[in-house]
Amino acid sequence: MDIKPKLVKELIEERTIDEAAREVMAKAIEDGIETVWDRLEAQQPQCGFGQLGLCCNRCAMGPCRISPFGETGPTRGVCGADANVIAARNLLDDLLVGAAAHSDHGREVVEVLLKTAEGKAQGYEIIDEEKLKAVAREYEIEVEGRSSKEIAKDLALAMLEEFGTIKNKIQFAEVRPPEKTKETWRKAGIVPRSVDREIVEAAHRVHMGVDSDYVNILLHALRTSLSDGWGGSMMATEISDVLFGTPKPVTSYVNLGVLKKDMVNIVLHGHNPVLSEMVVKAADEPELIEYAKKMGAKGINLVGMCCTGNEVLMRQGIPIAGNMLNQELAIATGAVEVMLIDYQCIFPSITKTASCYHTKVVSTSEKAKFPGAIHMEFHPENAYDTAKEIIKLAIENFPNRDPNRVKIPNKPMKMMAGFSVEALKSALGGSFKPLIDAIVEGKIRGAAGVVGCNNPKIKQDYGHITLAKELIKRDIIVLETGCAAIASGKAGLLLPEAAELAGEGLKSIVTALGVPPVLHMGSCVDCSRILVLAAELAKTLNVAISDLPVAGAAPEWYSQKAISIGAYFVASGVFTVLGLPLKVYGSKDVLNLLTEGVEGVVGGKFAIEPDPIRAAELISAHIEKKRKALGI
Ligand code: SF4
Ligand code: MSK
Repeated sequence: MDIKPKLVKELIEERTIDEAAREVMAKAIEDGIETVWDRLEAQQPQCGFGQLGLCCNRCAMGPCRISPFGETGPTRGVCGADANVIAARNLLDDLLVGAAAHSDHGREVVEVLLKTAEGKAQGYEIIDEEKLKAVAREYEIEVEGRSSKEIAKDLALAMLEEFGTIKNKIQFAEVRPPEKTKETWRKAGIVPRSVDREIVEAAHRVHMGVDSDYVNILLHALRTSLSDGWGGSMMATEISDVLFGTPKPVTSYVNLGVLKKDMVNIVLHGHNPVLSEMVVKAADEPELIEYAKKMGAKGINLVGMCCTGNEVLMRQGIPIAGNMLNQELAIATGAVEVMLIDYQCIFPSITKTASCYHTKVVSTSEKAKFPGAIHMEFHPENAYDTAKEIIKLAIENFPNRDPNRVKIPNKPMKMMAGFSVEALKSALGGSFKPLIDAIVEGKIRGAAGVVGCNNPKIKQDYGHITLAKELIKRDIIVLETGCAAIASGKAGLLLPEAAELAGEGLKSIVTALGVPPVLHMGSCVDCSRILVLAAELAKTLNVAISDLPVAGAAPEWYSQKAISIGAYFVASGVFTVLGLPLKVYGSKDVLNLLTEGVEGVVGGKFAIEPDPIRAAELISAHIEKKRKALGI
């Protein structure tokens, strides 16, 4: 690529606020590496019908497009579907994919629990027995006088049954939300009946000639999202805690500077921790460390990326190299021996990027193969051996690194993570009362869950960081997961010292507790932790979640999973601000229902606001409105 130096500087400043990423991006441009930003540019102008949600390509009579200008063009597709039906159906289609991704991830974690209980999984054990028992009790499973393995087996089977249950209920959605929130679901007819059923039914409804009423389609979208948030995702979180430990506050480092010049670097990228946890364990094997030394390295350096990174950061303190838009740049440092991938948010072009360096991409899931990757399939039965094999492969690749092509930024940022609901409660002295008191007194005005991805349409991390800073300034505590949390880590907001940026009230509380004003609560599936926390607070106050002074936001979302998360926040009663539009602007009715009408049904609604400062104002106004209604 032949770009003038001044233009390179402008370009990288336009693309990201992450200083370490800027350094490596300059190198990537010099190396002629194509990145996600180049591909976005090559796609311009993107299709307006698609952006408005007015394009339908679901059957062979189409593709069809609806005129956004009324009668001047077609107002119906070949089958007769109008803008409302097409936009609502497209949204449900996206959402069901996101819910399926989360829930299928959840199912795999529960399957590992089952195999562990049966003694068939290699390298796994039940680390958090207390949590196992607590969750088992919620599932009405006998725990007294029984071994962990017996309890785990019953729990795993009970959860797996719920993916296709005919009981018409999901246990977490029964026992965890406040009664008043469940009542709104019952009235709206959106109580989730089983995890798979809602997803399959959503896929059925979007077929031509099935659901043709946009209101009915959107109600089912809410129900499907609830089966994710209070079902599949919640199972993923809770059972990962049982198997690998419930997170506790931990200090680590973040940004591309966590890669090490003199060590074998392995990047753990994707979403599911089941194999990565084994890699973390195996990396301590003395024979492997010796082998790395024999091959000329000082040791083995594991780092995370995206949500697999968040999982091993939260529980094991493994440093994290970055969020979604950092994946190609990690390879462009020239210092990555293996990029280990499971699934979700991995660019299909990652092997092409790797082919420009010595990096080997190792795919591990039968359902996510990448041409050009080395496929070493993960099975719980031999997970530990597979993990060791992958580490060996990385070690053997170390001598292939070209030291002249290595550039690693040298300022990793310190961060604190590990704020599970349990950790938060214990930091508060064993009960949420001090937090509720601080909210009632007004020292903390409320809480906002800021979650979701990066999207190259927004300067990387700008939306997350601006919003988080604006919120803490207004004494709103920020709870984060996913790429949002990684962004905050890179910007120093996950340090207790960031309290200096908070308003006086919030500052006094977090300083007394020794925690940051922005709390890292985990990966995307761990948005379920935010639901659990909201439910706990609402139950303590005997109100619905929609009565709480809380809000949600996804300033830089890109993924269908983020649509599902946003929808289950809304369906649970949370006002949720998106920084990029949902693709429904071609239908005023659909847009109005999502941003207004739905509030009367479930108590939550969406707002679309690309400006993070304005988004903070909306959240703050909402929180003040809820405080007033509560009389605090
Ligand atoms: Fe066109 Fe209807 Fe087929 Fe969609 S379902 S492609 S609108 S004919
Ligand atoms: S990794 S879903 S880009 S948060 Fe969970 Fe990040 Fe979004 Fe993927």
